[in-house]
Amino acid sequence: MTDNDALRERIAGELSAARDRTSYLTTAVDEADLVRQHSPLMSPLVWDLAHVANQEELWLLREVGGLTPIHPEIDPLYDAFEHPRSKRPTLPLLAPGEARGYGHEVRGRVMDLLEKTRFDGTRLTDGGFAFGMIAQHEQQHDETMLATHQLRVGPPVLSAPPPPALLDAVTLPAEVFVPGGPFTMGTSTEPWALDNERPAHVVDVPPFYLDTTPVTNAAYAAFIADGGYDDPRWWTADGWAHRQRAGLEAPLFWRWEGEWVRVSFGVALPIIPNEPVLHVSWYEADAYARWAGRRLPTEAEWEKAARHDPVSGRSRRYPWGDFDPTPEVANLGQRHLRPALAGSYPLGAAPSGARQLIGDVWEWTSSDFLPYPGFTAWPYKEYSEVFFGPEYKVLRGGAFGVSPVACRGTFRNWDYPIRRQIFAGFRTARSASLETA
Ligand code: AVJ
Ligand code: FE
Repeated sequence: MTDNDALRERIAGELSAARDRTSYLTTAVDEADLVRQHSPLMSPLVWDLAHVANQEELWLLREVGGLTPIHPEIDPLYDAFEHPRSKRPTLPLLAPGEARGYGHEVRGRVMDLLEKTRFDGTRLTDGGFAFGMIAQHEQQHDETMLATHQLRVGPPVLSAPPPPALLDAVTLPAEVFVPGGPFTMGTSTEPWALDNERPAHVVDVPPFYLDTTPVTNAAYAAFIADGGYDDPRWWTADGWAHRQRAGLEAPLFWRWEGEWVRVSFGVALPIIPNEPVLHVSWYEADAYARWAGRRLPTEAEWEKAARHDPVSGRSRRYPWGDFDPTPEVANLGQRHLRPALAGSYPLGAAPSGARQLIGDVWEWTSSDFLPYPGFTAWPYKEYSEVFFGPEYKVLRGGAFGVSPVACRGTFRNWDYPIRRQIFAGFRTARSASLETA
């Protein structure tokens, strides 16, 4: 088998895995549910369904294949910049059956195109980039649809086995030490890395300590019990104003019934103390960290803890090494519908000893979403460039509902600091050098 055949097979596998997941998430509910808006924060599921097909047509059939548009008249309906999520239910969207048919038609032509494509010669097809980008895009929308499912009210429709049991977490130190010095952040070589992960560049990071695991429900409940939501000392001015306006008192989906109960995909159960906390905003994570006498890690600190190998001096693709994620090293791919207990996945530990940097929960960092030195938008400004600036905070690492194809040690996610419907948690850090404490 040639390298091109192997790449073709990998692409076909990733595209069909994404479509299987899309189908699962959109056949779990009835048609009325697909067109309904479950939250003004989210599109109706049927919008995501046709949007992934439309992006696939735009980038693969039109840009790579040079084919004539199938339905150019629907492009504006599925352009994320034309209509905010809250307005999408009022648009003349394709009905569920039409959206599925459109996706099927596009995919059939994409499979024909894939047979003919050589993976060199143009920047879009080099290393199969555009195909990888589209597989990632569909998986990102699958994660968005999973967030819609979590917001949906009604009997549970999704199920999955629980994450594997915990082995040795009780013996773990609370924090790990990451020595100061330069490391390589970002990538110039990962073929399917998106524009904001590029280029690789050296960053000098002062020594710091990082939590070995994400912050747990029990630790977060202690912050609540200590009056953390009522004490402006722990919050930034913006964070406190938001906490007041939005009436925040606990993570999203938590409710007090004499004990803390969390609703997870329609199932209400007492919180699991040693599970990483989920559905907190950046403001809440930041306040918790200050209450704990600590701070959120910077994005550079997070990536150094996750990728820097002090023995070789180089940056790994993932905390555990250079091989792609497997079920033994990380909780990714919606195999489970919740994070694994803090301290899980010893085989996925970074050289620093930190665990679960990849998978389980997205981790808020203290950093704004900004371009790396030497950034150029590719292949379109609306993926990253239009979002750069101080309004967005960076999240790293990926959650249980993130596909391995859309998750790397270099992968950058971002959102507003008020957002909590995403699968976000966090861990805390502290500086080791006195001058930067
Ligand atoms: C990278 C998750 C912030 O959902 O807005 C999907 C991914 N970009 N379609 C988003 C994305 C275009 C993006 N995030
Ligand atoms: Fe999109």
